[in-house]
Amino acid sequence: MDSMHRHPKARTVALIGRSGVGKTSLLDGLVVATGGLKSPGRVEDGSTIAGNDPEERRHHTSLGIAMAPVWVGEDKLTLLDTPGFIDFFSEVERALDVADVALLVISAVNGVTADTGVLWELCRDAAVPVVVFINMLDAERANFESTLNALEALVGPTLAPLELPMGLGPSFHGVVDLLGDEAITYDGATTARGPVPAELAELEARVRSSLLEAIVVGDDSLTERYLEGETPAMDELEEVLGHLMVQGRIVPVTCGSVIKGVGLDRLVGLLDEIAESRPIPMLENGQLVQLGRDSDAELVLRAFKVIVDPYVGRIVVCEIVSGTLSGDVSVTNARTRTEERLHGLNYLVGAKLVPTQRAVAGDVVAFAKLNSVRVGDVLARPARNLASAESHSVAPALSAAVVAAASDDDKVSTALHRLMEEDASLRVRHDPVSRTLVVDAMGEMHLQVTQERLKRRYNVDVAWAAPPVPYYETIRAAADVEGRLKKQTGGHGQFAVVNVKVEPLAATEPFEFVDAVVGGAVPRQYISAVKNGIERAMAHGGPLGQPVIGLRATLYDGKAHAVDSSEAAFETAGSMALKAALEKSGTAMLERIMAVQVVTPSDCLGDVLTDLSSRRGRVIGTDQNERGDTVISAHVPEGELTRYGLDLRAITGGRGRFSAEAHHFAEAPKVAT
Ligand SMILES: Nc1nc2c(ncn2[C@@H]2O[C@H](COP(=O)(O)OP(=O)(O)O)[C@@H](O)[C@H]2O)c(=O)[nH]1
Ligand SMILES: [Mg+2]
Repeated sequence: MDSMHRHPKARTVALIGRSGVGKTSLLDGLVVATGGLKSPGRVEDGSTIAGNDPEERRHHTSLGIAMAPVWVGEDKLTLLDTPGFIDFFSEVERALDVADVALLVISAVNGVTADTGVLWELCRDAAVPVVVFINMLDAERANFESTLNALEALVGPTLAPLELPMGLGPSFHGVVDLLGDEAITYDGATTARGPVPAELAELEARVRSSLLEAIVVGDDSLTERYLEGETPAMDELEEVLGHLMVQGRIVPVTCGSVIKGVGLDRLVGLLDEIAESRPIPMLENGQLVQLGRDSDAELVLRAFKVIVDPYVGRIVVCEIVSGTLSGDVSVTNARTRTEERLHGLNYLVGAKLVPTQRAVAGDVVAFAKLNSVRVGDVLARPARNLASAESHSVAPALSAAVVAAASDDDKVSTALHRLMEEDASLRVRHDPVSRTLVVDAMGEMHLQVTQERLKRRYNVDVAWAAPPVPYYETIRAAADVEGRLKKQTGGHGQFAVVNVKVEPLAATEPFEFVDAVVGGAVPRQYISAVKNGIERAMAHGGPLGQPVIGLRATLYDGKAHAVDSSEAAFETAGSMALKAALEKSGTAMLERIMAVQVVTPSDCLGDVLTDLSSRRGRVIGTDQNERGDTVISAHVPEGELTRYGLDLRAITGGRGRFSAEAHHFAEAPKVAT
């Protein structure tokens, strides 16, 4: 017996689509269609499997990945519900990393929106096959044709409808199966098959022949025989269609209604057919490798979600990339090299842990108490040096300073770091200049949800304020100064003298210290204290109140006293020297210039460039990537970027991306006060 027969098939499906198209409802609908539930829940009363965390209910939208398995015969499909709001698309990216197939849900009422375009791009980035489900055909203003046309404009000629709706709005009652050339009528849980209704016959014939053509064109031997006048058999067409869909060369479109339960049985069958294992890209010893989902291979798991449950504590959700799990085993976290014992094998149904005996490659499992494990970590045998290959480097959309009662500072920081464990798109940093905590987030809604979670879970109140604008200062010209400390207190005195030459660094390197002391004028053991003193004074700020950077300090002479000199004394003398130099030569205000790379659809290029120049950005060059998008390289002052992600999203309808890294410092323009 080969491994295909010994192990059941387990695969993962990501449900994606903009907010409100019915994904969370569809998850329940598919569980019902496969016999896992008697009747679906309703998002309105929080009775659905997914989407029931208090913030999700308050905002009527999913905020993170939630899941439930369905069984199709022996096959297990783990369905991942995802958020549809752009602030939370990093969760969609994580779901697509794991998914064997993406189910793109579109509403026949609202059609194809800018967000749909962004999601389509994410699927292409993840190289995952896509199935489209046009939902809500029962709704009053449903429009199948315009939805399909807009989809075709987005996806291109690989788009192929497999079904047509029968009736629209309240009269919607079934679908025409194009390949099978028959009508399927739904009445509650029962379906009936029959001939294609006369009023659809003409449309059906047209769409059907273009589907057959798309299939034939996808297969060389079929094309040849077709051209020689042969009509391929139905099962052959079906088989080729199957291959083409798995390879993503045909993007099938199905249709239905979650509320009426129309088309869901067929949809789940199609998903099962297309959810074939795709190789998982990973880094092994720094090299890109492709791991097959092989249940007979060595055990490799990858964590893709962390949930902090008020009762169970921390739950880590992993996909089994390869191997089989049953009973307790030990694995090593490849990032931390910590050994972790996996016990208590569970899968998740919404927020509920369900114990299981065995899990195979492609399965999704959850563990409590994996304390070293973070999202993206890989668990395997100690000898394997594996890491996730994806880098989701989408820059945050905006930054905000945290405003909290002073007494709460530590509490806020701890609580934020706990939230970050679950929410990989949230970043928290300490701004040393303003001494505030700064949060980098994916949007206003993300900030709001973060604030609500801090309150509900940790009873911490915060507000958001504009982030501090980071300025620095540097010395304007060289200065030769003396730092002299001479104090006579009770017993010991304090004595240290240093002579230092301070000069600006052309390249605005942060700091350079040169020891040019000869003849032991400053004893060896005090030299690093002088350096520390200078650095301390620089961090403390210059005459303009900003941290000082970009200078070279050369210590060339000094004096010490056998009894009264100490490290502390020399450190103070170093500080005094630096302050004296800054006073003497004056300072200039600097800002950090970031090297920014913006990727934008070319139709928005003009607007993106105009916006960059309004931010005092300087374009270094433009290029095209393989998709035909424009890649702009520019230098932009750091302080102009605090909301850039948000603005870029607005300008490009969510399709633009950017990254930024520190590049150099430049004199800041005079700020009016
Ligand atoms: N008329 C109609 N409403 C639907 C259908 N599917 C979902 N809905 C409703 O659409 C709203 C949003 O659904 P939800 O599952 O939360 O969408 P999500 O944001 O994509 O997860 C809810 O009120 C659902 O009851 C459908 O097929 N027809
Ligand atoms: Mg939802």
